[in-house]
Amino acid sequence: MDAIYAGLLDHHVVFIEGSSLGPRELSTLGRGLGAVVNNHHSYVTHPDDRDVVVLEWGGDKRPDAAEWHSDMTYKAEPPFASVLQAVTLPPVGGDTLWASMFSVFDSLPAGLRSELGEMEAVHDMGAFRTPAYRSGGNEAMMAALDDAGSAVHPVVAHHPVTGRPYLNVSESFTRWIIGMSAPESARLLTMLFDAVNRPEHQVRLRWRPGTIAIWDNRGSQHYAIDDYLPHRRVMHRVAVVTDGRLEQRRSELADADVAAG
Ligand SMILES: O=C(O)CCC(=O)C(=O)O
Repeated sequence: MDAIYAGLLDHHVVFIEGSSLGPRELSTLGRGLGAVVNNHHSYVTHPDDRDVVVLEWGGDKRPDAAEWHSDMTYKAEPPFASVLQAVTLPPVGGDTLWASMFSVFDSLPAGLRSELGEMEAVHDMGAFRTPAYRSGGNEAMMAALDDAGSAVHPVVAHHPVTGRPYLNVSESFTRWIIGMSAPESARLLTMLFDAVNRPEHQVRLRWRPGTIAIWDNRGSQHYAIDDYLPHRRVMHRVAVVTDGRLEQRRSELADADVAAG
């Protein structure tokens, strides 16, 4: 787990081939990195382990992750890492891409980087509204919005371990730059979202059954290509809320401060 953690800090996403873990083993793997969340406001969880979300698409059920995003940034404290395993794959397609938001940030002009450093943006659940609305109209949508919440984050965040700056807005969840008018905010965000699309910031994974991808949400975004319908694709995901190693280090530092008086 230490080697995986070191890999996450260096590369933001780590792939493990030939695994095939059951749901309990997958959540144990997640817990090796930190505390895991159980339950999700929109996805079903696995009957054998509620810490495992089942992402199942196919037929008329259109995948919802063909948009650049970092997981659940509408939370004040989004998950630190995600663990995803391929269970059933379509005969072709269904690749996932990750983008380094450090690399995207570094590619922006220096003046823009410094202006963005002063800005904050509102994140919310975005298109997760749709299934809620379709299932129960306004009332269900309001309940889902309430459950998921929304949060303001800096447009430029710093990785809490490496200190490296990264661009912290996504087309899925970032709605608004605080203090700007609607057209101003939309123009700036569109320009930033476009920057993520350059292939030099990206890596693309062609899944095999049992492949596991683990990514650090702090500085990466991902995009699951929806090119395989009507075939079926099933994935198991565990969201790791806290970085256990960082928490441990912080608590040791706090203890050392107390001991030093
Ligand atoms: O299915 C995938 O490849 C990625 C799913 C996804 O976007 C997520 O777990 O947030």
